[in-house]
Amino acid sequence: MTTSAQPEILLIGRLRSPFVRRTAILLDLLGLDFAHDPIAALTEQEALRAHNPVGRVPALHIGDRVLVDSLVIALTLLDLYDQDGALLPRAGWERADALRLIALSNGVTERAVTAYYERTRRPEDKIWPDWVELARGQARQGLDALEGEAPDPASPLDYVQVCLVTSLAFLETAEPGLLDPEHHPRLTALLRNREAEPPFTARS
Ligand SMILES: N[C@@H](CCC(=O)N[C@@H](CS)C(=O)NCC(=O)O)C(=O)O
Repeated sequence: MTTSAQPEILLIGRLRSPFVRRTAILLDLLGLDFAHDPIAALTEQEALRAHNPVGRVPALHIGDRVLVDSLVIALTLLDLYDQDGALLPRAGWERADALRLIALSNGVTERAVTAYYERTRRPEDKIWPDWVELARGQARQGLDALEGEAPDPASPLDYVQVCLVTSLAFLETAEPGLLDPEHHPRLTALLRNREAEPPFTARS
């Protein structure tokens, strides 16, 4: 933590979004106080666009700025408040490896969100099953890749794990069957162990 006074922070978006939830958990881990306005991404677009012109969550007001996109928000917060690199390595290949896992995990989540919107937001006769299956297949293959690199749930909690766990928890409820305990035992163990811990139970 820096010693200067904390700016006022307001997080926009519902915790149902894995991208919003990971931002809330990161703020908690950094010991930053924040207010929360749980604007719904799809049904409260007008209110949301007052915070993010492209109508997506999360948005984060911090001081007189508004940041959008969970990774941009996280990299900014970690740069300012995680100066010893406890939650994300600050340089070199260690950082590149961590960012690679985060990008892969974000890709999986975005593909799952695409499949979820396709299935739940369209009139039934306009749902295109091939498109759903394409998005789910991309997410599944991403999970297969992440399985080989899944962090040990007993290792110190870091931002990579926050991203993975919030993604996996969303997948289980929104796109069941993608995370397969038999096929993805290490990711499943990470999810089960971490979801029971206070940083995650506090923001569920
Ligand atoms: N890359 C973005 C993804 C954010 C995202 O997909 N948010 C979804 C909710 S989970 C959203 O705002 N959906 C509304 C829309 O795309 O119109 C991030 O990391 O913040």
